[in-house]
Amino acid sequence: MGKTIAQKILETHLISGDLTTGSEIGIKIDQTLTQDATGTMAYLEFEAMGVPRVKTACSVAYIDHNTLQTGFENADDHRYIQSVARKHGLFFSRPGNGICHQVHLERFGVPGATLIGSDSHTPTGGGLGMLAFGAGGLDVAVAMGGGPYFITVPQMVRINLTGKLRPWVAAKDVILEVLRRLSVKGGVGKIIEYGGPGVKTLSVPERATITNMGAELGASTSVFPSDEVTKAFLDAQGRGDVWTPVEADADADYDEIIEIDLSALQPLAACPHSPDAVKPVAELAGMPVDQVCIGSCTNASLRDLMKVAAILKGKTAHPNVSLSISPGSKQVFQMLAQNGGLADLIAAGARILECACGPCIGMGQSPNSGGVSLRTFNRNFEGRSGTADAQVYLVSPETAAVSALTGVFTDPTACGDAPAITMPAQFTVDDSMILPPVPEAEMAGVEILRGPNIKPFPATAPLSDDISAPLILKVGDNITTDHIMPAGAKILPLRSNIPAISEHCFVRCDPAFPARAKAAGSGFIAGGVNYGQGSSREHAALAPLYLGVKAVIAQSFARIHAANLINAGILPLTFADPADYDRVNQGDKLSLPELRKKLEAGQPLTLVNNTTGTKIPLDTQFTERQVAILLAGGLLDYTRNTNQP
Ligand code: MIC
Ligand code: SF4
Repeated sequence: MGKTIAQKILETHLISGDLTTGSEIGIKIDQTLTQDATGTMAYLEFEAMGVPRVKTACSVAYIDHNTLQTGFENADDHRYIQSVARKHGLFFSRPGNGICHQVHLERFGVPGATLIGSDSHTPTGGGLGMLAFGAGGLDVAVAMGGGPYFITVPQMVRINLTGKLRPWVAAKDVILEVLRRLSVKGGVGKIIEYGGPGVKTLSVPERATITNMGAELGASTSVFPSDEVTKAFLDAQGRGDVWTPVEADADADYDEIIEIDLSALQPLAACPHSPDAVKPVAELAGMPVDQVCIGSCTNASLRDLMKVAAILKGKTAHPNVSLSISPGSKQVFQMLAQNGGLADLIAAGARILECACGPCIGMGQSPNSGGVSLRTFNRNFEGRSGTADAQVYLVSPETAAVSALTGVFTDPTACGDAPAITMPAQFTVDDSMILPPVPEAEMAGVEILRGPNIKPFPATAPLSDDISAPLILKVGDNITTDHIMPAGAKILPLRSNIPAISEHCFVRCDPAFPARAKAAGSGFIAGGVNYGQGSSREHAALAPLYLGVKAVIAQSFARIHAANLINAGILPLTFADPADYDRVNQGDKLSLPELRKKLEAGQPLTLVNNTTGTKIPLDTQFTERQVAILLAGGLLDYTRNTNQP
């Protein structure tokens, strides 16, 4: 039987296990990336492993998230990461060079290769035909040390694209349509592959918009074939030599096939506060808009910003709209300056920001109170923008630009002819902001520069024989890692300081949580479905670890967060009967008797609610490797004990 793209790439990278759906495999990782907000922890972990030089074909450390420097912390972290990169054989993409996913696509991505990154939008690389996964920092540290990356073999879903997008309808509308159909948990346990005759009508940056936001489906990753369009993109980047064709066999077997006729799509918007709350823009038309932000790893390619520049050319943003634009990379920024697009954006009154994540992660440009903000980004979780009551809508660059001019939600298809743009045959290639690995002889003498805000990894301990602790928090469905460990300009500088950042853990759900957890000394958390969706930040596991959380019991988990909990030595446990969620209440005294013994014997666990006197069966399907990590007290201890990354 024929193979899917993912099966082909997994097969050539398989280190352990077999490709049976639902079983655990270890795969070889060719490339890694980190960004600064997760990078300091990842490199502290990598240092703790004692591997002198990264063992991947290519590992890149990017600085793109914590670029607003209102104190010494972020700048110190940047210097720390730069020194680690120099000492351990990594590429270092300097602040100002752009958002990791955009730069990686332009300068490093290789079709058919594997990539993991300490950022959930790493699947952006799927736009080039890479198999790219978001992961926790510890998993990235292990991969840098040459260790395998472990995943559960997902189901294979094919999205068959036919037709061609109409003018004004964008790649963003394709992925919003997928989110509308599948929801934020529809991709859990699945790899989404795009195929069909519509594929060739989409450029690589458009494909990357779609694979980027596959993260919002909860998918393990998303991938496009590597074809002539991919080759043309790589040629234009001066990297045609890394191109190889990657495609699914005609008789490949998929668990599910979804049909999308590109020509039938219309402009869409994800409404507050979830990327799957999708409506046609036409239904929202006329709603006053306060802010428009164009940028992020989803929609800040040269193509996106040239379109925006062409729409804004000769016009001025509506008086009631604050318009900000952050280009995805220095290459995009520089080329916009060279082709005149930047002048059009400036003339239109756009507030030009540096090429970084910026407003997407609440690093500035928080909207006004209750403000309606149209963003070309990928997440609109409540409060993520930095304004608790802001109403954030996710839209295409086209919808954002026309609405910035009119001051109200505007369907671009009602705006006459779409302006035409011509993409250059060659990109401006200037890698002077990427510092390559230094020769071996220089590495040893490099001093690691640690600022005072960098605190060690929280204390861990082997799993106890049994756990008895109160339920210190009960939350509902679709809890995001932004709920667990908020980001934003004020909290992000604490990413290297777990004791300090823990003071903000879960405060969006319950401001008293950190104090209650500390007073209890240890505790359980209960959640609904899709617990931990969103960001890959392992801080959403490390802060609970620091606060004494021993286990999270939920109806279901998002993939990366479940892995991060295990890596932190916290048990992610699932109710065998989802209805049992109602049989635990905040404050109940819970226990997990004979925990170690049962895990070692592979026996099912039972949660005892001592307050109500009930016994609740749990669904515990850990692999042997996961059990060993949990028993050791987390991946760092496990790695140290087994002496191998
Ligand atoms: C995000 O978009 O939520 C982030 C910020 O890029 C995160 C990483 C982080 O929290 O540092 C992600 O997507 O993984
Ligand atoms: Fe940065 Fe936003 Fe992309 Fe995350 S989603 S990497 S914060 S631009």
